[in-house]
Amino acid sequence: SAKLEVPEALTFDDVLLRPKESRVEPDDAATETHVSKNVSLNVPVLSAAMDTVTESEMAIAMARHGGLGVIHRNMDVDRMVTEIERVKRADELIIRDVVTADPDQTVSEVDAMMQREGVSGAPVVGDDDEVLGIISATDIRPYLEVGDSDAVSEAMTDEVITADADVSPREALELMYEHKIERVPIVDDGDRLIGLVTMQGILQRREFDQAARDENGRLRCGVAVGPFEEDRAKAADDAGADVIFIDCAHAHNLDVVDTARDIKADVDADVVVGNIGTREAAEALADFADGLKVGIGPGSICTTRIVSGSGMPQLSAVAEVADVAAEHDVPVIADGGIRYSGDAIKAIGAGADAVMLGSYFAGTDEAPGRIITRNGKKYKQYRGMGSVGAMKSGGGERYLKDVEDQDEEDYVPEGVEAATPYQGPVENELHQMVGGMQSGMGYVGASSIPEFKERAEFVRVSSAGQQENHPHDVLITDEAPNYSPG
Ligand code: RVP
Repeated sequence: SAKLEVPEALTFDDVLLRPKESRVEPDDAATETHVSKNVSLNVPVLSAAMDTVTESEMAIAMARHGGLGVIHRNMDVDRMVTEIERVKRADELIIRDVVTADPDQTVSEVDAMMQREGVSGAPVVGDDDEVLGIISATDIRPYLEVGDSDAVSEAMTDEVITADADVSPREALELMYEHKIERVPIVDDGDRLIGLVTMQGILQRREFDQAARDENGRLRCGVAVGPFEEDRAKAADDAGADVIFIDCAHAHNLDVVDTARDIKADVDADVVVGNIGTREAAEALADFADGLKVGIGPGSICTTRIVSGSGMPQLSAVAEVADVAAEHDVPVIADGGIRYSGDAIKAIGAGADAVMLGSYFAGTDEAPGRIITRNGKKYKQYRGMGSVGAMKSGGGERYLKDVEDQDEEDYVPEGVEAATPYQGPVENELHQMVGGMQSGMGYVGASSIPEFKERAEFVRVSSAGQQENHPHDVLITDEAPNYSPG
């Protein structure tokens, strides 16, 4: 019957990138990309919006190293706002929570305070936060030697060099150099203190030269909202999220398409909509979405395909969506099923602009899951957002399931609760991921992501070929940092 004359769809293991003539050294392959229309990244990797993967700690680490963390939505709106603010403040040029001194304090009191707070200087402020002076450990030392009782107002420097809030790192450094100072208070029109820029802070920021930053120099932050959570989206936007991800297991649901469109009209942040897996879904969304996220069932903890019998092998899904997205200039994110760097670069070869990873990062220090020990080996908890555990804490809506008034036994989950080997800092994992992707760019002879997308061609692999791909006929004696047999 025609019903079963069906097209074939492929996934990562079905293909390999065809090696091509190249002069590109992997280290020179540029990984800059777009995750959404207005947000570009130096590293094409996102951490998944899952409650065992991304909260502020992961999002800060991802953004510092050039990627993007997407904070999950299994938390109330207030907590989400705090998590976003933590990311936005992490590497801010201007410190907003400034330790200040009072002109009437004694130098020994201020000395004790600075030690307690771990700072080596403090602006001295009067009523209404007016900046009266600045005092540092060096100012205090001679006073402490001579006697204890002197007031801060005696010891402080009262000709303070200040700047206003739109000072650039370069300008702040120039001020510091010219006046031989290490900190510049930031003041408003009325000379009231609103923040502080420190030399140490500027130098620290330089360490992360790949970091994903917004136009004010703050780290970028993504956040997931449920398909019908317009209020949460608004709150995320107000808190400064750069990209809002409408997080749904089936975003081709027309009610989801409609609300996504409304949310897009209501916020300043970019809006990425997903997940989808077909060209028709891409057509329904591409005229308003700032990005499309692809993945129906490929996730390591996902049982959607088994439970519902539906899904799309991931590489074909990415390629279909990417064809439509390219016509609208909308970036595409491949989400789920990526185990190795080779999978990630294949996803980009099929047309994605960036990849999203769950299990790959779930074992790292920055992921929120708890550490479990089995037979002397360490693991971290990792669970699907459609698992019973995650739905109990509020994740059901992603699966368009209203579980609020249901008993646990009535849940129909689409994910499992699991564990993944403990990995250490996420920085190392990300380094292996990106290095492997650059290696793939080298084999194809592409020096940038757009060029790679153009040049990439695939060959089909048989099951014998798949066996040949992995290490075979040997006993692996030492663990490689970027390979473990599936
Ligand atoms: P993986 O990287 O293969 O672990 O997949 C992570 C992705 O799986 C997530 O970004 C999300 O799209 C999807 N997911 C999350 N929860 C579930 C589920 O419970 N089925 N699936």
